[in-house]
Amino acid sequence: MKFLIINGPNLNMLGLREPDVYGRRDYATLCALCEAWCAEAGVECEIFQSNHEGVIVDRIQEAYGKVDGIIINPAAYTHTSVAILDALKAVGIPTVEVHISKVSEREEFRQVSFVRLYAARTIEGMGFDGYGEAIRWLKSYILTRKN
Ligand code: CA2
Repeated sequence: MKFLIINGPNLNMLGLREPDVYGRRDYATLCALCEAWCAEAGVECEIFQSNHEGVIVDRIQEAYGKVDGIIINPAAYTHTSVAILDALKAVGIPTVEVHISKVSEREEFRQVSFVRLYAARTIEGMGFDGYGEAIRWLKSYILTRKN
């Protein structure tokens, strides 16, 4: 089983500011944790980060027929991007949306998510651990659907 983990704009800057919201750990640490969680789950993974909406759309399209699951933190594009929602719908790959912070309890504009309209599950407010939960949950979701 292969997962694509996609991180949107500014997540590469984690750890530099707003430690009360996103924690003190940096993006390299998040990637290392995701790799370890995927290895533990016996899932192959590729991690991708971009600050550009169209580049994220291109990467989702490239995943068609090549990956079994997508875990995506679209960051600010969560709240604006119909293009990312449409790309996920177009490829039809099972997807989990992850947010480090509890977006449902933050500013009103962060409570809107276009990606949630497609995602099989949204995980928020668990910090980096939310990605681990997403990896384990998505693996069993895909296996259950196959049987
Ligand atoms: O909670 C999340 O994971 C978010 O997707 C993170 C995004 C934010 O726009 C979403 O509303 C919620 C922000 C990503 C990184 O933001 C930084 C801010 C300051 C310093 C470093 C990164």
